[in-house]
Amino acid sequence: MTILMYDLVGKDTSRPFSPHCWKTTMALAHKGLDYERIPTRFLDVPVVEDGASKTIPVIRDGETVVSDSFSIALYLEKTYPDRPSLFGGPGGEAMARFVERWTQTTIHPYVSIVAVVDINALQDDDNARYFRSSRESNFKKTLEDVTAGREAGLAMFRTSLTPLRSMFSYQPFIGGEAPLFADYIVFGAFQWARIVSSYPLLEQGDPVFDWFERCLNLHEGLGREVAAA
Ligand SMILES: N[C@@H](CCC(=O)N[C@@H](CS)C(=O)NCC(=O)O)C(=O)O
Repeated sequence: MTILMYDLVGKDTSRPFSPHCWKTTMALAHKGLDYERIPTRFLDVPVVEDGASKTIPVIRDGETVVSDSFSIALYLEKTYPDRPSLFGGPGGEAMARFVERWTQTTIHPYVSIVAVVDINALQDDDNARYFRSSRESNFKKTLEDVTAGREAGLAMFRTSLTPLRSMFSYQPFIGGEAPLFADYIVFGAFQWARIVSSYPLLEQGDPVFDWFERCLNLHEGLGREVAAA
């Protein structure tokens, strides 16, 4: 049965851009499951599956509706144990949570600073109004003032990736010789940046850049189906 996946888009429904939705897309592909992406704008999120969640991704698998990218990965792992594993066992599940928290607290805040103006520009008028007012109330600044800080933060952001960069001298993926959900968590953040903004977060020659390219090649180049901004 085809799994429905509510996927965040702006005006252009062929350019899903959410980091969390990309984690789920990659997890579904990793498991080799049939899925259909349902393009969903910010203002549609509250009515997805009768208000199942305040955020997407949300999936429907038959009678089961699951929200939150990490919970969805755990659900897929439990429901489809004969498909390739997303975690490599309980220890891998626990460590993926660390990777999720690290990504959320280290990479996401800087990508937000880089990209909020670009993300706003991808929305239609109603969604842009919603996005601007919700994000400006979180940041307590205009979107333009938020993004004005991106140059000043770039060197420190790249330095903050040192643990990840250093790990790639031992192994090609966070999961080891092959990717696991932990890779898709970090991938989602860089894919979000790649799709919404042309700002060069990573330099060519950086092992993190090379790993991201390897991730873009996975599952028959799934990540490359959406061109870079
Ligand atoms: N912890 C959630 C976070 C999901 C999330 O924040 N989704 C954003 C899109 S990237 C969303 O749906 N936002 C709705 C809104 O801002 O109104 C997950 O991992 O799925």
